[in-house]
Amino acid sequence: MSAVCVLEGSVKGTIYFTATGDGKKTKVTGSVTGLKPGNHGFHIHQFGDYSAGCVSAGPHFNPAGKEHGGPADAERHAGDVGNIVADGTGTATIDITDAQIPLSGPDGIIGRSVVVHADDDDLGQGGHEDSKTTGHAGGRLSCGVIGLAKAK
Ligand SMILES: [Cu+2]
Ligand SMILES: [Zn+2]
Repeated sequence: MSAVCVLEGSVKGTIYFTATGDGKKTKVTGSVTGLKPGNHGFHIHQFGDYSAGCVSAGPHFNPAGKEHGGPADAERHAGDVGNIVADGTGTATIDITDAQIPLSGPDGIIGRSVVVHADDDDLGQGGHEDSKTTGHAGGRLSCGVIGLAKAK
């Protein structure tokens, strides 16, 4: 089973989600262009809703009711897959495998959103007012819904 997210606008890209063999982990691959060089928070947000722009995608996907963290932390939102890193040309290449973002089941991510942020996600460690909710990652540069991919 696989899914795909197309980000459009000045920050754009195509991101693929593939369930690994046992279905417990999801591999995330692809690239995003049009970024300023450096780290950019990259999350799964709760809703696939852009009726008022990316803000309608809601908060980080958090079915377990935890605080914001990094992908390797026990205390994290399911949607906290960390940062993507843009190179000097503004391109971030994504290759992430994560166990908390299944494609299917009660906590599945299909129909939810990818959001790429303006700034570095501090993974909950920055001491800012919003470090434990959003990682102080700044504005939402681009968002796209995670949809079921056509079989190849
Ligand atoms: Cu986010
Ligand atoms: Zn989070």
